[in-house]
Formats: sequence, C-alpha cells, structure tokens
Amino acid sequence: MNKESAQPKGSVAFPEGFGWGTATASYQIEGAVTAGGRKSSIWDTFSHTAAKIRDGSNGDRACDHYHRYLEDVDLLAGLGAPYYRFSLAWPRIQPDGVGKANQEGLDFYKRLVEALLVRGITPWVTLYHWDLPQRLQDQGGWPSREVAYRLADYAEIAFKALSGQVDHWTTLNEPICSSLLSYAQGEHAPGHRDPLEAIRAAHHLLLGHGLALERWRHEQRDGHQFGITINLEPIVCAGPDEADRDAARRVDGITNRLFLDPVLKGQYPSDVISDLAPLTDFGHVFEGDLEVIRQPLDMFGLNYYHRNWITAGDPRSDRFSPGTIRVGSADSVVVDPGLPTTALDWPIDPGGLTGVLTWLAETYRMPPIWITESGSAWNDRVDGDGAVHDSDRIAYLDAHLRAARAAIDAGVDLRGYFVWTSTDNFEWALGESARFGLIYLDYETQRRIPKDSYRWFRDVVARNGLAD
Ligand code: IFM
Repeated sequence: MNKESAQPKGSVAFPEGFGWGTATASYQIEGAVTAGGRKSSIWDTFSHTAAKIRDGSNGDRACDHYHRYLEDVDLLAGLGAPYYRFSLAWPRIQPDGVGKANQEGLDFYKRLVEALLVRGITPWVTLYHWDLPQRLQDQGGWPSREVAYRLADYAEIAFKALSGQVDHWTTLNEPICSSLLSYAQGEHAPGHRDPLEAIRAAHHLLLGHGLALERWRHEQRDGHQFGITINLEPIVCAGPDEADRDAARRVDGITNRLFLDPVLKGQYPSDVISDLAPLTDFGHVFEGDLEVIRQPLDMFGLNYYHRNWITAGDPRSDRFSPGTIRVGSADSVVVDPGLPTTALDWPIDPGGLTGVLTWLAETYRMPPIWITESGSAWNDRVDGDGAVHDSDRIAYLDAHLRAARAAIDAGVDLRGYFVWTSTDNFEWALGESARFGLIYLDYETQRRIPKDSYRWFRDVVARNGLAD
C-alpha cells in the first residue's frame, strides 16, 4: 500500500465486548466434494466447466477443511477471536436440495460446532453461501420461485439439528452475487447471462430469506439471533452531468437498494421498478411476498470491500445488454478513482466503510450491524525465512478498523468485525490465484502457515483495539 492511503495513527480502543472474528464459506474451504453423501452443487459443475475459473482450479480439495477442521479450529483458537463465521453446504445436508436430511452431512457440522465451542469460539452460521444443489438448478435454479420454498425447508432442517449449540444464524450471503453476478453477468455459477432471470433470482433469494426466518422464529428458543449478510458497494457519481447522476442513481439502485429496501422496508425502490420497466413488470412478486421478506432482524451483516465510481456511458448502448451485473445500467461506466489498489485492482477505500455505515444508520431503521466480511487479496509468498510478511494486509486491516471505529464514534451501533478470511481458499472465478487469508495455504502440501497478519490480528483481538 502506498503513502496516499495512510490513515491517521494513534491507538484505538473498541467498545468492551466488541465481536472479533473471521469468516469462511463451505465451497471455498471444505473440499471432500463426494464425501459423506454430498452431491454436486452448481459450483462443482461450474468450476469443472472449461475456462470458467481463471487458473483452472476447482473446489474439489480447496483447504480440505472437511478432513482438517480440527487443525483449522486450533488455528482459530490461537487467534483468540471470539467468533467464527462459516456457511453450511446445502448439498451436504440435503444432497438434492429436497427431501430428508443427510445425517452424515449434519454430523460434520455438529463435530465442527463442538470443536469450536470446546475452544471457546462462538459459531456464526450462514445458511446459504452460493452452493445451490445442482438438482435444484436443473429444475430452474433461483429464477424459479420453488427454490425459495426449498431454502426454507433446508433452513428448518439445519436449525433443528444445530440450534441447540448455535445461536447466531444468517440466511444469505451477498444475494447480489447469487443473482445478478450469477444469472446476468455470468461470472459466477451457473454462469447465465440473462438479465430477467437475474431479477427473478434476486427476488426468490429474498423470499427464501423471509421464509427461512419465519421457520427459525417458529422454532427458536431464547438466545437465538437472526439476520442476513448483504454486501454493499456505495456508488459515487464521478461525472459532472445530469446523465452521470442518473447513471450513479441507477447503479446504486440495482446494486444496493434492490436488496436493502425489501429486507429493511418491505418494498422495492420505486425508481428501480421504473428503471427495470422495459425488462419486467415485477409480476414475479406475489402479493404478500414483501411482508414475508421484511422480517424483524436481530443483526445485519455488512460485507464491505470498496465503493464504485460511476459515470454515464454511451447513451446509444443497450441498458439491458447481457453480461453485466449492472442490470438496467449496462450503459454506465466504472471509473478508476485513482486510489491505491489491492492485488485484484480493487480500490483501497476505508473512507467508504465509515460512509456506508453512517449512511445505513441514517437511512434505515437498522438492527445492530456486524461487519461480516472485510479483507484484501495480495500476492503473498513464503519468504526465505519461512514466513509470510504481508504488511499490505496489515495496513489494509488497520485502516479499515480505524474507519469502523470512526463510524462507532459517529453513533453507529456496530458490534463486530470479521476478517475475510482465515485461510487462503478457493476464490470462486479467480480460483486459487487470489489469497485473502490471515493464514497462507500451500495447496500442494496443505500446509498452513500463519502470516504476519495472523499475529497482528491476534494482538488486535487481545488488546481490543489498535496500537499506535
Ligand atoms: O471470497 C468472497 C466471499 O465468498 C464473499 N465475499 C467476497 C469474498 C472476496 O471476494
């Protein structure tokens, strides 16, 4: 990271009991894709399709966490962070996405949860982090309303099995990725490029969220907390004209408010409905759906990586052309803000984190917010001394934690911060080429090597804050 991104220094303390943690997802770490009765997910199919994954890798082995979870949990214990967020693999628990539970799949998660609890780590479950059973995709996938009801059944199975030991439950991770990125942009499984499918998928994911929460509330006892994780990319208008402002509004609508407003207000934003009118009349939204989607939440998970700077593009271009996540705004342009970047060329933008947290608090009636993902990828390597000196990651986290603290100072009820991620893992379409972990993974030998950032974060947790 270069000098421009340096944040003010000085020690920073977090509120007592602040929730430190790390986060992972099933397909990214587990491997063992045929073990214990698991069947294929859309990600198994997609990652085995030629030219879909940058380095040709797949999740067949990943971190082999299914077999090495005890070693991984020991490493988490060494970090001292009180929380660990992970997702359940639907195709392990209900291999075809329908019907009775696969006990072997549930038993794996019971063992994992037990190992966490024994070491004093609170498990935080994400129900769905993108690994849809392939069988459900064959029946239409998320563009089909049926899948929302299947998610609710799966939610009930998982909750009945694990809720005695797991108090923290979130439904979805980043619904924009499992809808627009997957069905419109085609970059994620199942790799479709159909804007209408994507809008329907977004709604059915949100409906599934609401239906799952209804089941959980019905079953719950004292102490359970329920929520959802949404990733936000705040939009900055990067041009001087009305057309630029309109493009920025449209992109903000489709990226952020399309998901936030139904969940937090029980309505789709009216401007987004009219932006999408040439594509859909929202006839896929049935009466009562939005009441189901707007459920009381005990916590809101925010994943934040960076803002996006937008201008208008060529007015003659088709707003609905396939192959973009910006459905209805394919004519807009993402502009380079000139900030320092990570190894993935993502802007390093801690100011956007403070901004989005305060914006959320001012704009919606928010439950307590948890940052359920924040992190960065770098070209890490093992040095001659056998260590991984990832000072860029440390600087990145330091800056983002200061930004989070600034939001708390501004009055935001922020309860925790989970680093993405504990160990380097299968980064979706980027495969094994992007390393986000506090722990380095040698994919050949499966050796785990805690990076400098691991020790740095351990000290942050122990101190409950940042040193000078
Ligand atoms: O690896 C992903 C994760 O699965 C979801 N949020 C963003 C991370 C980094 O791209």
